Amino acid sequence: ARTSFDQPEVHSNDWERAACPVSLGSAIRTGSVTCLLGDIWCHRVIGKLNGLVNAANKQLLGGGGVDGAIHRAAGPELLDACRKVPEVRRGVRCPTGEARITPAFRLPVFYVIHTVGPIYDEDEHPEVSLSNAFRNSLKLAKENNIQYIAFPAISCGVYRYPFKEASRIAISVLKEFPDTFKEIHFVLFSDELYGVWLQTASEETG
Ligand code: AR6
Repeated sequence: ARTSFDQPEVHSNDWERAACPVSLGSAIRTGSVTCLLGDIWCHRVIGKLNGLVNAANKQLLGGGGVDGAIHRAAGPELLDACRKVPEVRRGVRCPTGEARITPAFRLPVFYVIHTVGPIYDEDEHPEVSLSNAFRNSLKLAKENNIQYIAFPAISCGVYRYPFKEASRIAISVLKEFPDTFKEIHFVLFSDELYGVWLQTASEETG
């Protein structure tokens, strides 16, 4: 089921003008996965059918962390597009573990896939919810023919998921999608997170 909106045009000049606060640091490929240290909204694969994943909340109306950074960089059109996502119940556009897709507007990718990870201390089965968040994001990417996809460390910020466990879940879900994507990137925001993710990726895929 492809979504009905037209693929937005990417204006690379807009992108060139945007100042990137954190330059993308190291990028290491291990198996089918590339880990990058940096800021996800600075991430792009020009001219390819691509998307990035947002660690959103159930309301889907923006927030702090990576969600705030993505909304700021995408522009107000992204918030308008999120508002148009139908509520499944009052105030909830995307339940925990599910995913929704919108265009990416001023970001240098075509699509944003919004997913909601678990709040680690409040979720009864955080490992199930987190794997669903990764799985449903990848399913939606596949349905929309996205071949290059970048993830942040979903739930590893204010939702306080332990890094090592989260990285193991992320990498194991990827293995459910063999030969589906040309590239899968994890864009990690801190040295610590980057170190943990890279270690797991090399243990599991290397
Ligand atoms: N690029 C890449 N990663 C980032 C960036 C960035 N610009 N900024 C933060 N991170 P979080 P969550 C990392 O808190 O835990 C929002 O308010 C961050 O260091 O953004 O899933 C939403 O609206 C961490 O490793 O997301 C929700 O309310 C990872 O991204 C709530 O936070 C995720 O941290 C979701 O919490």
